[in-house]
Amino acid sequence: MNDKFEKVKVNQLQKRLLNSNIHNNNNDNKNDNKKTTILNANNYPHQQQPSLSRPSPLQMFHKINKAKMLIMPLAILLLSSTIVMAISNPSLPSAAYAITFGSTKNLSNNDGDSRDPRIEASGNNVYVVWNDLSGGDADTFFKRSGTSGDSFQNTKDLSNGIDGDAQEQRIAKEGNNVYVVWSEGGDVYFKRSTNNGASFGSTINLSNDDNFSGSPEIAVAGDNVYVVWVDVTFDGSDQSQLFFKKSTNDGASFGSVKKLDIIFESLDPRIAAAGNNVYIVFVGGSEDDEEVFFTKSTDKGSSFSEFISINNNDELSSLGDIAAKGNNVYIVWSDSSQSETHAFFKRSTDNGKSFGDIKDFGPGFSAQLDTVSSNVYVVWTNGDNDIAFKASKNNGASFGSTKILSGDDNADNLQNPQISSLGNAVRVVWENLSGNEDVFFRASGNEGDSFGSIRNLSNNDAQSFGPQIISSGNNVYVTWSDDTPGNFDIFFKKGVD
Ligand SMILES: [Ca+2]
Ligand SMILES: [Ca+2]
Ligand SMILES: [Ca+2]
Ligand SMILES: [Ca+2]
Repeated sequence: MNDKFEKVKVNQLQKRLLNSNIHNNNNDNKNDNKKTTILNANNYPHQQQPSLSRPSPLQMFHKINKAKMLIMPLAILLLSSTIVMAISNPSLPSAAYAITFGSTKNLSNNDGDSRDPRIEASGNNVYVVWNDLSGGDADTFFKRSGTSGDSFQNTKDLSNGIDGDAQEQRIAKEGNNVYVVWSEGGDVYFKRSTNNGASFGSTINLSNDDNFSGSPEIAVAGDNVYVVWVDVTFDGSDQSQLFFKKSTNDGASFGSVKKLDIIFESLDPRIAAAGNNVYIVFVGGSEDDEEVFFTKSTDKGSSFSEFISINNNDELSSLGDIAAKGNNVYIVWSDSSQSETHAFFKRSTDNGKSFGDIKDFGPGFSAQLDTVSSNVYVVWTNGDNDIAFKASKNNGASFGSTKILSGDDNADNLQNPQISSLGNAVRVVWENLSGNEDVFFRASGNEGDSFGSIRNLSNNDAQSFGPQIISSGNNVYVTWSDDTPGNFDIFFKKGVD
């Protein structure tokens, strides 16, 4: 098992160290991404089974649901007399919560492979950023809608003039500001817009060193913008260390680099900020003693605490997600401390000074979380490769029972769940790597108590993967990579409550 885990880590390092080769093997890159996902969960051998050519049971489920749609008006008439009974029975699906999706938009619409979109929204503005190979090497492309996703303005090449392959794009917003970070050619770059993405200022090279700098993550709290990344030295030690920079003026400029404590092979940081606090989690340690580590700053990133271990075991660990709200910090990860990989949750209610007990969500991985007021929502791929969901309504003190959002079907290979919540709404997307490789959606209008029907958003024969989702007002926006045009393009769909 450790051999496999080491391969994962080697793959992750290679992805960073060899990123200049991406454009030489575009077609392999998608497969590499999938392999990484699969290897992260290598306790599930059936994940690597070839795709089935017959319609998958999930697709059959959808055909049944489509048939149900046709009789919906009649059903509503029949149900109206029993609606009081229906809403008092929590096991019934939320029939009243139906999201209407518009047509699919192709945002990139070019001949080069366009992949790995990230999305943000602010009021009527929608921002999408991705990596695009339509030039000589991969660049960071950006597109903005000022009309709630009904129309998009021209695509901007944010990394025009930077050598190397752009990747690992991340996006954040605060008010009218839009912040984009990415890695390209061994450095981490930052760009901001102060007018909702209409134009961008000059590019800042945050790392600007001879080391290999990658895996940037960004968090914003008021005027402060925080970026953390991994810096790998080339002196033969392959030491990878977390570097951090902060801006106190809305991203206009950044202070000097702060090198966080050294733990051998620090990888995959995640960052969250709330008030004066900045929280960073990452996977670190030696190959045979790998853990999820946590550090916090209570002075807006001027200084950081010593690392503490979140899971305190010597097994492979994989993040996961972090979120902060008020004094609370929530972390989800997976590790192999059990007989197979399990998904775990841990929370702090005192700004990261101390953490409660680990909650074991059972076999699973790729956990993501979101929080609204005192609610905490977690999605993950469970041990049957289905999409599982849990909700807490008391700031993560306890969680309700696990819901299987995707239908409990072992024939499907469901991965990469993403979640976005707003008000009482909880929206989830995932990819099905079996069959036609499509992107699926499911939503709740009542804080995750019940969910509407499963929707296939891509519903095409080509590869559709890597969905991302964001909510704004009554709208929900989903974007993903899709091979329908014959090269990968960035597809987009808008849903309205
Ligand atoms: Ca480039
Ligand atoms: Ca560098
Ligand atoms: Ca598809
Ligand atoms: Ca393309």
